[in-house]
Amino acid sequence: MLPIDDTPLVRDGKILILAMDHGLEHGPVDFEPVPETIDPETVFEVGTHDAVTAMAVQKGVAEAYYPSYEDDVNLLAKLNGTSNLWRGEPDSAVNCSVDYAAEELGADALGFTLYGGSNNEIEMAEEFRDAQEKAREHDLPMVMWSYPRGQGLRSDRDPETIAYAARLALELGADVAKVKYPGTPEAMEWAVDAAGKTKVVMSGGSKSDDYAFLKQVEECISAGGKGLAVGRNVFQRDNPVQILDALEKVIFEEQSAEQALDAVQ
Ligand code: FBP
Repeated sequence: MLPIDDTPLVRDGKILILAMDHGLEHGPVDFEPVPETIDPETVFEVGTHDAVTAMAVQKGVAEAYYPSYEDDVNLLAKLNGTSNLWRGEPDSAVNCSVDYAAEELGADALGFTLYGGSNNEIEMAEEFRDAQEKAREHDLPMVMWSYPRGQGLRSDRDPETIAYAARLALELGADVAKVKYPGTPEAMEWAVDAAGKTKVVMSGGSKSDDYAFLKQVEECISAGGKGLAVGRNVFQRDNPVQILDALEKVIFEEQSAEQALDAVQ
């Protein structure tokens, strides 16, 4: 396992990834709530907030926009991804090689989605093996978007499934496991225990109200989670800076959701 505490991805043992791969994964519809976010520069500006330890984007966005932000933003290059136009069993195309991410894009960290439980799990795990071993050559932390889904899976976020997702990340050699929030602090604790030395961060999910969202993040941190990888709950807000101010307090200062909200409002 790579010691990642001294890498740009981690600050004081914690992680806050701002994800902006939604144009590929969900389509431009995710930018509709705040129409100017269709311009990646708008979201990169948000990513310059001190609380953000890295921004997760796909290769094309990194090539086109990251050169203007490399002094102010750490880059997490997402290696695979699939559009929402794909209607088959969950799968994710490898769109970027590790060498390209490290040498051409200037990535500080890498991201890879694994859909455990999909008919395509075997191929995806083999692709992850190649990427993870290559990442080691470049000393780059590997974040696994560990999202069980596909044929036969009854729930993609019940406690057993999320603990399994977290464990998959450890077993396959990820440094960080990004999992959906399983609903309770106890279930999150199970996932954290299952992940062992792999750090667990929760996925932001669709936009919810300030308190509900911050409360989940608070529960994640108190359960031993190391932070958050979030997209819509930041860039779909009219005031993304304010929610990042609050997230900084909850994640890095371990304040409660109430304290953080009081401080920023
Ligand atoms: P959100 O915080 O908006 O959920 O973003 C996190 C993320 O993992 C993105 O990287 C990705 O585009 C999206 O969620 C995928 O969501 P899903 O696969 O659940 O539709």
